[in-house]
Amino acid sequence: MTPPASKPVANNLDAFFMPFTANRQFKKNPRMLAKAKGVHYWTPEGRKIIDGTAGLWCVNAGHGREEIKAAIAKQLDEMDYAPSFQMGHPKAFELAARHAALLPGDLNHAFYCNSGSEAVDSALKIALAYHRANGQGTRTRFVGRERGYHGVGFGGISVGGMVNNRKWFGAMLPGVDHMPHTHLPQNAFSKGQPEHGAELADELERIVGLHDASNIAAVIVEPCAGSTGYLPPPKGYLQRLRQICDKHGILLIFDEVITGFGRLGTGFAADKFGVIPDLMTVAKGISNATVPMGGVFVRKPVFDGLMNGPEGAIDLFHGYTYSAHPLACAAASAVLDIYRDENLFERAGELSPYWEEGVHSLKGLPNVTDIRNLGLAAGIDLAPSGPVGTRGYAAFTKAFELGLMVRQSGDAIAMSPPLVIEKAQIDEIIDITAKTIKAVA
Ligand code: PXG
Ligand code: PLP
Repeated sequence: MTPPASKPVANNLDAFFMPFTANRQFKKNPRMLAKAKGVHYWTPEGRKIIDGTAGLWCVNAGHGREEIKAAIAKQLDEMDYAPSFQMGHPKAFELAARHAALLPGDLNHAFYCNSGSEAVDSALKIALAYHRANGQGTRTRFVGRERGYHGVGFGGISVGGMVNNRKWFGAMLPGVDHMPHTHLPQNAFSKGQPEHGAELADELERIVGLHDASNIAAVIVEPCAGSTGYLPPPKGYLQRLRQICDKHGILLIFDEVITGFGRLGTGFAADKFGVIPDLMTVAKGISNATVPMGGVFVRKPVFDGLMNGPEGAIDLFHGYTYSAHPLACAAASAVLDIYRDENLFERAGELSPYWEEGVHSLKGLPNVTDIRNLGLAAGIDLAPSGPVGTRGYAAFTKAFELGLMVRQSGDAIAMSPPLVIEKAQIDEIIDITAKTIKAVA
């Protein structure tokens, strides 16, 4: 048998089964990225692209950070890998203590995994185990929300509400209900949090009325829905969800995979809205996307509730080979230093009025039907030009051609630049977006 070539064969794009991609279309006309630094990517031909999306909402401190690289290299020299099952390594404990100190309220225990999807599955399992350990094993149902994105595990798609991510995959978790999404026409072109829709949280009361609270384990929501095109929560909505959960003993899970680590101008959406969830899922910005990492932050009563068994019994039969991987822990700790030393969360908050003004200046351009923003992120809806996603895809490819990376979700485009972005670079993003919108009219 001929061994595989030792170097990649130029132009052979066939073997890589690309995720969430139109493989055949892409391979006819590929969009390649070969280098990244600061807020820019470069294509293999050397074309410079401004990163309007921090990669996939994850490179919050900008690309190519030397401090993170040095921390990872040092860790690799010291110890490449160590298991975390009945063993430990110092960097995991150190990181968890730092996260606990940073998180609001008593969210002071950290479970680690390798992605947002794993974080969501872990959080759902922690919720179930907690109730069972506390004599409430009938609490097995979950409540998610339409248009929610919670990753791609079976747990995540079950509580998620993106139809394309669900309809192909038949079997899902039984016992899931969905609250309505919060995208209301009367909120179009809201700056920051929209005024209308707090009462949509009362749908949780309806679901409790249907199943009884004694059967419901947890509610999971993104504080700002990201993937679906960026939907900040109506004023008062999250507070109301918290109240209803408290009333009925239902755990509240915030999926902060996108909002966590500074996107809203605070450490977490929980800080921004003054609402502390019982469990919080994170990923992306936790390691600035250098080494894959996710996590679940757990409030003290939930953690304590799982520590009631015999001391020698395993508390949670769940974990990953790479839970608290030493390279990820080293990276995540270096990232925290950067966030602290450069005040990046505050910086995002200070830039957000300028960002808001920039994105809302696109109102009035052809086919723009809504613009939403909060923190350093925004969603822009374009009127469909045919089958769903046609104009959105045209905008995405046009922007790339003009030197800007945006995200497409149906006919919406979403943007979330690195938190190190400069005002002049925001101007550039807005300028290219305007040209793009005109070009796809
Ligand atoms: N929860 C939320 C809220 C997310 O945004 C996940 C879970 C899953 O994380 P992983 O690491 O398993 O991908 C996410 C991820 C987009 C886009 O286009 C968004 C995500 C991932 C890829 C693309 O908006 N969010
Ligand atoms: N901000 C971030 C991102 C941090 O990681 C920390 C601590 O780790 C702090 C703020 C608090 O910094 P200090 O302990 O120096 O007050």
